[in-house]
Amino acid sequence: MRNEKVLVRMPGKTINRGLRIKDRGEVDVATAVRQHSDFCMALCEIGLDLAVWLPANDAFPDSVFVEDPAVIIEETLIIARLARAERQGEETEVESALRPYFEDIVHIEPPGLVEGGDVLVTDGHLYVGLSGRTNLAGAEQLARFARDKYRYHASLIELPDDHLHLKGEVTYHPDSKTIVVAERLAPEFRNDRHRLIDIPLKSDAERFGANCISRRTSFIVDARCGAARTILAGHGFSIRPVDLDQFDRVDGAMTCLSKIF
Ligand code: CIR
Repeated sequence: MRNEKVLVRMPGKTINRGLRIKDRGEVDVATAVRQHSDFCMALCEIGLDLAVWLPANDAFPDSVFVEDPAVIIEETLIIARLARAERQGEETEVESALRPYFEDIVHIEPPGLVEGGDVLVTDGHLYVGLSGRTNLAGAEQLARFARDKYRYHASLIELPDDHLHLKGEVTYHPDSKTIVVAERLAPEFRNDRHRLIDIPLKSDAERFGANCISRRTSFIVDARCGAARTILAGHGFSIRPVDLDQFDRVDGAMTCLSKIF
């Protein structure tokens, strides 16, 4: 059964050296560790199976963001090619940890670059953000693979420069066939296959409001994202807030902290 298990990695002592687009303050390691534990607790509370738990790796300050080194499409594990030298190598341990769960493993090849945070996989359709981290060659490799192996369609979405990864502003929730998306990106996702819930991002603190994780009717939502909490509760979902502001300081949204497989 897919989409029930999760891989996470502990934040390391070097997380404050993580990459960031703009300065949002220093990361306090002890608080980050506490927030990460609460996030893991929330994953268990909504019924996900914390199957793989990797210890911290201080050689890679951003390695807590396990969403980026891989993409999963149905039964295939696709190992990404990370754009930034500081993160290249993170994929090795993620691949070893996930290898037992997949018979089919493929790799993005040069000159392709893909980061998992840019790839939204829905039922039968792939949305790939073209960003500073994912290039056209990488997006096309992924789209071709998904089409040839699984008959998926793909949409490529050009992202503005201030936007690290596509999924910061959009997530897919397979159990409820729902796409939760920031208002400004909503037109890209209107279709008749999914319910679309758009979230106004009113302030910088709420920028990851559409980035949430769910199972069945339970949603984990960033505690600071009041609009997202209210709107999702209004659709009848139960809300489990988590505080993740330390990860936001190094541009990490909630989904970046897990690989659901
Ligand atoms: C980076 O810039 O690569 C990290 N500091 C943040 C990665 C966040 N990952 C994600 O959005 N999927």
